[in-house]
Amino acid sequence: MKIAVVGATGMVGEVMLKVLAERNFPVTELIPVASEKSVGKEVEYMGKAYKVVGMQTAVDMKADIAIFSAGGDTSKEWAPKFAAAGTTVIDNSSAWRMDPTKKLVVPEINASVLTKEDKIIANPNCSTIQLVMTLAPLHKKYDIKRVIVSTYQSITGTGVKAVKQLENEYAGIQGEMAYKYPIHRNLIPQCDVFEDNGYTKEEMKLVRETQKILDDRTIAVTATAVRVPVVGGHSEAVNVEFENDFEVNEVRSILHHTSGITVQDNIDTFTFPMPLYAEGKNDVFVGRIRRDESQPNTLNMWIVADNLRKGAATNAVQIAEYLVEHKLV
Ligand code: 2RA
Repeated sequence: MKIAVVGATGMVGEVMLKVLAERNFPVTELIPVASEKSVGKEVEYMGKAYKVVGMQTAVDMKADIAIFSAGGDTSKEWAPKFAAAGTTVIDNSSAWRMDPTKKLVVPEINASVLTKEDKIIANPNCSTIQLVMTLAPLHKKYDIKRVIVSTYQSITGTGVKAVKQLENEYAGIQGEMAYKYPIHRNLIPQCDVFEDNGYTKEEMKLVRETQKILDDRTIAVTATAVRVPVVGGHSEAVNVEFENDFEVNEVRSILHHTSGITVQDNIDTFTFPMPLYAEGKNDVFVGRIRRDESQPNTLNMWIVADNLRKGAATNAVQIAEYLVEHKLV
């Protein structure tokens, strides 16, 4: 497979190359792509150096699959050009996610919606992926009525600039700010810009993308997304009300038997998911599974995942694997 990685020099792009190599994806030719300022730089893949090329050069090279992680504007402009050249695009930005003609895919949940005709496929937002990975099997069993989610999002979701800001603040250096406020010894209840309804784009992604992926607009979702001075991954406190009652042990068993989920849930041994231990791993980790005693048919749980992996690169590579396995490219 001729694979283009668009945004190859960014944080997600670098993880993308690692995941492709780790999973022995059948790459016959790698095309690292980035903006003009990075053209000519080299990236390493499987011990070999590859020169970064520009967008139009990459389009003309007619890759089989192009995995984008280069921001919404770049995706909006260039994904159709790659698709017109016959390349199947898997896009990590929010550009195409809510487009009714585009599929929004978490392979363990809804890869079966994909067809040969899908030339631009949207990768969901990181905080949505880890949420729906956990909700999907429970929805099937107990029928979800409402979800309340509070996120504690890693600064790596913002990018290198935010990681640098935290390092500077830690060292007492006044450097470039990725956020309006300090993030060291602080939490910022704003991820992305505010919409007219008083929620941030990040919070509305959790609402809209969850309903699209689970294919059920009757599911009520409300979210609060918070930025925290953590690098290993995103954490989420989730409260789920079902139409039907459940047994907590059965919930644990369902999640334990769901591909891509690791249950870490034993308060006697202080076992629960934490970003420090989720970093670098591809699973979604679930713990603190307990009944909400304040109302019937309602569950609380704690979900953690590496936002650069299952939240972005790994999910995208899994979509690519599905396309190859089912001869859709
Ligand atoms: C964030 N999910 O964490 C967004 C984009 N990666 O900022």
